[in-house]
Amino acid sequence: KEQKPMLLWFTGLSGSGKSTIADALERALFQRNMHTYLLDGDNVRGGLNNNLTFSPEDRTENIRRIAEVANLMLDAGLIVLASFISPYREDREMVKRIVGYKNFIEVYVNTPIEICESRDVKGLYAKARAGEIKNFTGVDAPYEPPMAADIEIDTSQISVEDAVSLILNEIDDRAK
Ligand code: GGZ
Repeated sequence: KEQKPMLLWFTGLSGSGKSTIADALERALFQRNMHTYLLDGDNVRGGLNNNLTFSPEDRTENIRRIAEVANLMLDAGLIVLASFISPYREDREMVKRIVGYKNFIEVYVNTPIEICESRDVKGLYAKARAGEIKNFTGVDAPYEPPMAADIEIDTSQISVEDAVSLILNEIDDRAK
């Protein structure tokens, strides 16, 4: 059976668990012999977008380029997973427009900021609170939550495995 190209867009705060879920989902899709590509800060902001900052304008440009790259990958028939804070509602709308609305699944990783901050894997919240990093999302830069995400996940309430199951169910529904 042929796979249907889809874009799974993970949005949420730093430390919310977007990439952890996207990684686990990619492994589950691989088990099902699906062809995937995971776009995230590590492989995009380090290369294609290494000239972009975290200003509002540059975040928009970051998301625009990612959407265009994802669109090429959809043309190639891939299941694309994209894990970016993407804090602006308008930018996430732009993504849908670029990929043509179809087979776009928005996953809002809605973990409370207190939890994200307590994890502080990279120590960035501490730096942001200390004023060493400016324009940090959730501290001194905005996050506009989705109003109608396809899936909403609070990683302080459900396990990574359960989150993956929810998303797999949605993918199966869309593939019908
Ligand atoms: C937010 C920042 C910032 C600022 C560096 N604000 O937890 P991380 O480290 O690994 O993920 C965050 C990543 C966010 O990049 P995105 O491309 O997803 O952002 S956006 O969609 O808004 O363009 C964080 C790190 O970069 N980081 N400075 N000021 N996150």
